[in-house]
Amino acid sequence: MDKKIAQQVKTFLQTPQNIVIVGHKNPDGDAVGSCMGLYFFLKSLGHNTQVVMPNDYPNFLKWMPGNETICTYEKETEKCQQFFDEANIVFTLDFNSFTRVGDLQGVLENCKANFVMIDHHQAPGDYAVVTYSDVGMSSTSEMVYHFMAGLDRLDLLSENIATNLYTGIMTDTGSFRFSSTTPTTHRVIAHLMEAGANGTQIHNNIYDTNTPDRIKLLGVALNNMTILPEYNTAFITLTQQELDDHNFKKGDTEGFVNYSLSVLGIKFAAIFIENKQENIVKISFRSKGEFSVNKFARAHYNGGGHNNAAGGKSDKNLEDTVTEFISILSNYKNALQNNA
Ligand SMILES: [Mn+2]
Repeated sequence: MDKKIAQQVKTFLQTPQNIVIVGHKNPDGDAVGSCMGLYFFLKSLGHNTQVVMPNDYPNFLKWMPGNETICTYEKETEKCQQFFDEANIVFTLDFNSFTRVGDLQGVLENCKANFVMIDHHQAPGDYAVVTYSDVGMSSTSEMVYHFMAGLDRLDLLSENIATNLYTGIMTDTGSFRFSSTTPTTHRVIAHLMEAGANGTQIHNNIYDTNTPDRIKLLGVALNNMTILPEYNTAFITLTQQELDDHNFKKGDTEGFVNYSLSVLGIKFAAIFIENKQENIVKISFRSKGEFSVNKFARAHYNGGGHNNAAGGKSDKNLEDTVTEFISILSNYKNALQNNA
């Protein structure tokens, strides 16, 4: 972390502050992990701190230390509003645009507090007084570690902080396999383990909690996989009916898209999930190598993310969305065939 950023933050945090930490809509392991890691850190510095999430997060994250203190705007709207009214400082973690927080957008836009952004996504907005943005980072959770280091307070690295940050780094790197995983990431992980993070336990808590319904839904998804060898592309579809048949719960389809990417030779993967309630098709993209799914999602699906992982949506029905996707692919044939 930049020395200048550290100096700015130190000035902010000289005396006890009312701080709200916010993660993005549909919080994932990195959103919860980075927010809760920072929460325990700021608490130990003596600040009055509260984490607010726009909406609920999956059950497989509900063991994370301190997560029971999180206030969810969707459920406890007035209470959350009050935290923002009283805040001097708002940390926004794992996102960089107010469009990523759902119904909280207006609250953030009207909030008088000073904003601090910690985030690793592309194209950061300019709402923050302090912007710590680094697209080369594996995860926001890794950045929270560097944030503590930048403030010279790694002495405060507790088991609770370590467990949260480890979880965020592990989930955002696909268990340390994505190309964003650097030697530094592993050094950070080593330190987190020394501070009490139990890697085996965390892995079990996150990945070995499948319900029979979810595993059977995965079976349906794999059965629905279409492979397009001419584009080195594979995609999965799931209809609302298929979700309903398996008592779909938030988070159940998390990671399904990666199975397409595990097919030999596949460099570009997508999953299309019908959502009748919102009348949209939700889409996740993954890639290997140079092909930027961030650019692809921004150009065609009102979304974005990272080079190798992004999301978007379509207002067309599932069938038309897939037809359109295949026709769009023809414009990328060269890029997908030559993708290293
Ligand atoms: Mn992240």
